[in-house]
Amino acid sequence: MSNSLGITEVVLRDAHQSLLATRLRLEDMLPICPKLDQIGFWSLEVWGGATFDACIRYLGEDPWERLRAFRKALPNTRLQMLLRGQNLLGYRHYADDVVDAFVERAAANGMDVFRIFDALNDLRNIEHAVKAVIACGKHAQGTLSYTTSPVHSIDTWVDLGRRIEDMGAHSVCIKDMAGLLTPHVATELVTRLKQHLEIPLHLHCHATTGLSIATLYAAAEAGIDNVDTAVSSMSMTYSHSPTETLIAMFQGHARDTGLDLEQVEEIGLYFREVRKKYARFEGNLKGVDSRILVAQVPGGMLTNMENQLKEQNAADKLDEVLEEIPRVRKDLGYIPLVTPSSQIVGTQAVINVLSGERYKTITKEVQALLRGEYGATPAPVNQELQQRVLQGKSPITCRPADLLPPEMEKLTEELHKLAREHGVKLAGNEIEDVLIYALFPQVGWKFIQERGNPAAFEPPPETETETEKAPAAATGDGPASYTVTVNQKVYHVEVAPSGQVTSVRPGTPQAAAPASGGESHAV
Ligand code: PYR
Repeated sequence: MSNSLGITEVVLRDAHQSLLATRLRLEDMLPICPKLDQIGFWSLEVWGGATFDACIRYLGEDPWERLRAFRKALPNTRLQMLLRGQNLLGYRHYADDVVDAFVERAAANGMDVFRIFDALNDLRNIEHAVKAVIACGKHAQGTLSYTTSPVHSIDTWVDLGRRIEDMGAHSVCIKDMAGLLTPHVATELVTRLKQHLEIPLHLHCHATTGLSIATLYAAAEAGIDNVDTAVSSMSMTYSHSPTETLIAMFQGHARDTGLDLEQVEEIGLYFREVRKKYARFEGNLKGVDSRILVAQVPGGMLTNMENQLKEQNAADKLDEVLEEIPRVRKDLGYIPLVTPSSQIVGTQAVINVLSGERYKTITKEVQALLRGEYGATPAPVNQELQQRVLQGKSPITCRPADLLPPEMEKLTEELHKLAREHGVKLAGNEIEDVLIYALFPQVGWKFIQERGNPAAFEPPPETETETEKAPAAATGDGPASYTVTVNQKVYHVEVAPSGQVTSVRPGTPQAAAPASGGESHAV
């Protein structure tokens, strides 16, 4: 049996979600797919998380078409997605029939591996999705949303891991979204989980704190089966450890990945150029954010809070908010911080600080959490706060989705009615449109109406500074030719080896650029 370390390459999903506010467009991913497909990655994470939302909200891309395009372009590699358990790719719990339909469509369109997590680690919230994936004959990966707190210990993770295995999942992922897992804890965690689980173990560590490369190394030595990495030019800071570094680190080691470093480097070079186009979506982080080691929050949450505070002219309050987060988290039963709990805790902490009085205003989401509507928290919530919200009623203790009646029929009728009233034609496979509408009723409906009209969405990334070397000029010592876009006009420029410009000719634009600017929020 091979002992090589398996690699899940995340450049097509988590890396650009973490670095470029999920804005990478299909047209910038497809050209490199043939190379990605040859590498021999255990899987390629290509879909899910915030990509579905970003496609319909900002890019005007049909997410189902994106998945089909990946399937076609990557025939030899497992495609992987991140699924937010009963929240699917949205922010609330959906009825079981929506989960079934969503998983069926994703599987039918080519998804192989479903990484399924719940922000609270309430496994009742992932159970239905795990079963739906198994029913489609695909790989169901259950997830431990890793966090540290007085109520979380190695025993907690072993217990959760065993329950995921008992559910019938094919593998377990340790999801370290804030990059808090230290190498020596990883050694203990992986060793203990491997002792108790039969199914393979995967590790997902963000690089934000600078711990990730050492942690992946320790986990590999302790027997982890697979790890997530991102190709070098899309690695580190908010993203993941570099694929090439991991390959080099294990060459000649018992866990050699068996992957070809030079082939992967070509992919790194490709994304080095592509990334330049998306410069306006980059965060400010250089190197490591040591505040995260202290505040224990995921990097994306920190940037969102910085933005919220800036919008309120209160950027100077960040330190107070960072101190408030652990208090709010304790009051909410030490929940892990990951979508959507990171936004819920972060927003309440900002409100507590800005209003000058803790819980003067309690957000709708925190109220729902205190009523049990997101599921069971790892520890009891603050009783006084809960009583204030419940006003004599009882909290929910069942699986929240048990209270949701089937939704698909109603949603289908609603969408048909809207489409009739507005004379809008639905997609060939109508269920896919119903699912877009189910997850994002307003943004989804707008997308369905405007599909095929790029002017209704964010313009393509800036091309002013983009310089493309023509293939003919890639070798030899003759003049190099470039295509340069200046103020949306395209020019072909030839430059002699001396650096002197020898010819400038007008050219044809590559893509129409709608006039107006767009938002650049992280999602
Ligand atoms: C997401 O839910 O989008 C994450 O990346 C965790």
